[in-house]
Amino acid sequence: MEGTLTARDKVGVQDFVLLDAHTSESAFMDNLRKRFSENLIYTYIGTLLVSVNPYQELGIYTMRQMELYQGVNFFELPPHVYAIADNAYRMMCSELNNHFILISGESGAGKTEASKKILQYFAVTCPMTESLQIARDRLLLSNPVLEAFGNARTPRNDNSSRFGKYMDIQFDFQGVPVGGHIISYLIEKSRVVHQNQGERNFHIFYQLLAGSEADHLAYLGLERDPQLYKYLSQDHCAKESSVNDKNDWKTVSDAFSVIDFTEADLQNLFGIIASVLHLGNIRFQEDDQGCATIPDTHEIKWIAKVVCPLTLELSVYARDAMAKAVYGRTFTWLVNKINSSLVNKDFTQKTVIGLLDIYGFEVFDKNGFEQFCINYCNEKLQQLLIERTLKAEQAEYETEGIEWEPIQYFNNKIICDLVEERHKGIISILDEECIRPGPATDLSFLEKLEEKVGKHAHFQTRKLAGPKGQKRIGWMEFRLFHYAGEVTYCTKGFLEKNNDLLYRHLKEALCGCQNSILRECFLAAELENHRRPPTVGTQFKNSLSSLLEILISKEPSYIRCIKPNDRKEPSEFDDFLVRHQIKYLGLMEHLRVRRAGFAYQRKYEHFLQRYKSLCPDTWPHWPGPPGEGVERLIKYIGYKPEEYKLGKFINGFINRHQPLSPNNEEFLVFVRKNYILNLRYHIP
Ligand code: AD9
Ligand code: MG
Repeated sequence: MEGTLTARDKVGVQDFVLLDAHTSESAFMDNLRKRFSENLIYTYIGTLLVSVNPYQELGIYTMRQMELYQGVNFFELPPHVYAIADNAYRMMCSELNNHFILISGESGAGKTEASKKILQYFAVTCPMTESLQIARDRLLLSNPVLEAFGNARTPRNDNSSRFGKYMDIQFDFQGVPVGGHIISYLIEKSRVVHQNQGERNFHIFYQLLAGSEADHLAYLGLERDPQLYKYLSQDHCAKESSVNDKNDWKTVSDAFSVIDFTEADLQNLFGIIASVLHLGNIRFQEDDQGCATIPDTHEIKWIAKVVCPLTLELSVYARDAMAKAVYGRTFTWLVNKINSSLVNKDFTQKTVIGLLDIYGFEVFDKNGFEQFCINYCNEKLQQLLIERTLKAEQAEYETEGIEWEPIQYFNNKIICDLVEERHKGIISILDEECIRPGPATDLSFLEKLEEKVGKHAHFQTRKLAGPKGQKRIGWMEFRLFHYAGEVTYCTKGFLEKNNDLLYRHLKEALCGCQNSILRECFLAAELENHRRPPTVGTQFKNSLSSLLEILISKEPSYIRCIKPNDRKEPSEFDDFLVRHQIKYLGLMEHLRVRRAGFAYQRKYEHFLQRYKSLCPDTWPHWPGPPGEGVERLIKYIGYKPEEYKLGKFINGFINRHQPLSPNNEEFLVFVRKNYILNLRYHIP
């Protein structure tokens, strides 16, 4: 009848698996769009959660909602980030194993928000003792502090994470959150000294100026107006930001008092933040010998002495290098300090749920070394996801002897290799240029790239025309065809940023500094060590490889975040943009595997035990081998051959799937998801 819509027509299905058998990308899009227009931002693909950023408060994160999702079977309630959190938590409690929740998606897609919601969910719903409340509060409050120092406005996101964060939430054997640990990855410290159009420096600078008491600012020698500071006034957008610096300052200051920071710590910490601002305001003038002098020593009195016979250019370089080093190491100090307040030595037997929230894939008008690292990190996580979902699941059917039509997918390993392969990859080539004697430049690096990886299918250099021939890639540029799209990188600054060297005399000055945080950050031993530290690229590569090791040992849950439009607008669903994300996230492939696959698997015995009452032959006992009982039972219920498969029963077979019930049996009867859902409803 015209004019009447069924619920399904209106709000779509809550699990893509329930769409018609040969789901096309358009049907997938329709479902996502329908749900988004009804403010239903979450949809499952089996147990994977797809989340579309609503860019508005939806009232779906209330206490009431949290209570609703607690301990409830996964598919019984509408999809929610709380269901993912709860499911991981229940599994951890019943199996006593470690889990992680991988949140991925491009910049601005909603990863950080999702990770905060999950943390809040645990903080509110997990059992709690009075003595452990402080541990819970510290876990929660570490967030605003790290965001203040590690997030900033970019054209993609007003609160963009400029560092990667992996956080373990530790639980005791009763499922009480007792502590935590954070690992941070490569903070984008170049932002301290330079921001592109439309960007800001890290939030903390603006928060300090906007929110701090007047006498505190006077003590630090600062004025309230950010425009007075060179490091804060390049963007011309300080006022347009949706971020409220004054309120955020209050949140951050309150958080500091809970996470164990002393007055002295704070004094030292903000002394550093202030001196970075003063440092940025140092101006140099050239004297007769071409050496830099400092005409106005006003700023100098607020920071350490900087006197040395450098040229103007080198002086600016040295000043900025110092600011970056100071900020970068202070950030690391901050993470360590937070960790020492999160550690709980009273509990040795702990299981963890890890939350991974990294900087999302990003493409700007100008992309440099930072974007190269960020996008490489996203490639690695995509690789992990492929390995553990698309690839592992298909391999499992093969091992079990289950008939299976392989589903093709794009494996981005080829791009990971292009970046990281030893001796051959881009990072190795960059390192070689950084250490080789003789004049190496960003241009010679580009030439080396051309020579060594120029023919790679996912690589191009400046010789080629841009999209549709409109724009030629300028010199000093190379282009990578990432899994998520092509990005043109300008090699300018690659060598310097990868080397990340600090003049020795500046290091000396910092090692001898009064500020106790800086003394911890710049140890005198470093001056005696004449070995070259690993480059930034190599350090990052190594830290990502340790991260993957951490993740591989744990049970995964996945959240794939999608950004609905590029304008941060609520209710705007940009088809082109969303379709592109669905493609590169591999969601269609994931759906195909999920649909063709057998989402639920149980050991014969367990399956029989649970469903034997459905068939007179198996009820109350089946006397023969369990496998035969299962076969009898399934035939009696009337399952068609394509609806189930019986596995080979390989010993040591590990169930990698989410169980239907919280009591986690292993599965060896493979049943397609739609049907087992039906089956559940038939259980007497
Ligand atoms: V980046 O890679 O760090 O640049 P994220 O982390 O993916 O990025 P973020 O979580 O920071 O994005 O989300 C961007 C903005 O979208 C937030 O500041 C919110 O304003 C908005 N957002 C995201 N998720 C939600 C949500 N579930 N509800 C309401 C949201 N608003
Ligand atoms: Mg983020």
